[in-house]
Amino acid sequence: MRNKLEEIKESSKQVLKDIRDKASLEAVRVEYLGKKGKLTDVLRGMGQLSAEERPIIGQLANDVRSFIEEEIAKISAELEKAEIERKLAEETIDVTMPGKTNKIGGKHPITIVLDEIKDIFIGMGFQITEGPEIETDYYNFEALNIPKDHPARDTQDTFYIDDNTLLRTQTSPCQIRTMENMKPPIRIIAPGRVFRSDSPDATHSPLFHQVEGLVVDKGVTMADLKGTLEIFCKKMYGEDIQVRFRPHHFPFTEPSAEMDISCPSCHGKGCRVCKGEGWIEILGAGMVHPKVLKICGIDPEVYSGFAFGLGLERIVMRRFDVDDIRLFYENDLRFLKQF
Ligand code: 2NL
Repeated sequence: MRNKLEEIKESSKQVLKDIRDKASLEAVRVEYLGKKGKLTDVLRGMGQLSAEERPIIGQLANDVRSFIEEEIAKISAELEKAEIERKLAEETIDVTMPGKTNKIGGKHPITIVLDEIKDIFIGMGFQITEGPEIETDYYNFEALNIPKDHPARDTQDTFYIDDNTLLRTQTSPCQIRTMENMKPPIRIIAPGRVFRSDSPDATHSPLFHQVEGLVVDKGVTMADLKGTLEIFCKKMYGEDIQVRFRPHHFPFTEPSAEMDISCPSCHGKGCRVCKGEGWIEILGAGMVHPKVLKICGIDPEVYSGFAFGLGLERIVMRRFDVDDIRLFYENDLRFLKQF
């Protein structure tokens, strides 16, 4: 038995030498120390030993068990350590690697110019208002003194949803709602999308953007209109810009005018940008029609106001030399990245 125990000790040494993973280590433990293992096998024969031999062999068997247990514990610790080191090596962060960058978006050219316009008017004490893009006939036409037979009502120009519901063709409905809800003094601009049933080409789009403005107070005159819009143009295009007003007609203003600025490209000499005119049309404006004030519950005997409207796209196209309005809505990154 003594020999058998020595043999077990020696063979366990040999086997443990080649162990490289925890599963095989456990298999070896079961093989040697388990209930049906090699050591237990030998100990079963203890009954045949004499009383003197029994404690000696028992002691030896215990020593062999302890030896194997210690060896297994040692190897287990080594494997554990190797595993941790392997994981750490795997998770090492190379701080010299270039970071992953997110592509940064930019403002749409229309937003760039709209933000400038808003800033200028906010600086003059205006508030920004917004309203629904789907409107009623009343807010888009009726309240603006646009009679039933006016060409602007023609289905050619307006997208109708039903007899009474449509996509707004201007942002004026927004101003009508403000006048209904707010007591003068009123100083607002209403930017937003508007819709007209045009076939798209280089200068027309069924969706485009407008900025309208409205001032209502006691004693507002045409001089306020001219002064405000001249300051706006000088802030927008530079102090050396000239402005002029030409008589015009809108159903919702009386009197009405269109405003031109001297061509910022040629300073009025005539060039490609102004088509040789020296002047560029910028906006339409006028004194709010007394009928419109009255419809909104504002007494035209007490209050007066001026209003204006401009098409954003045309201004943006000139600013950035864009020759096709459709480029604004296609979201082609090659176009958008240039701003
Ligand atoms: C243009 C002309 C204009 C207005 C818009 C307006 C709004 C109300 C009352 C009176 Cl609530 N007027 N808006 C006035 C004059 C001109 O726009 O050519 N836009 C592109």
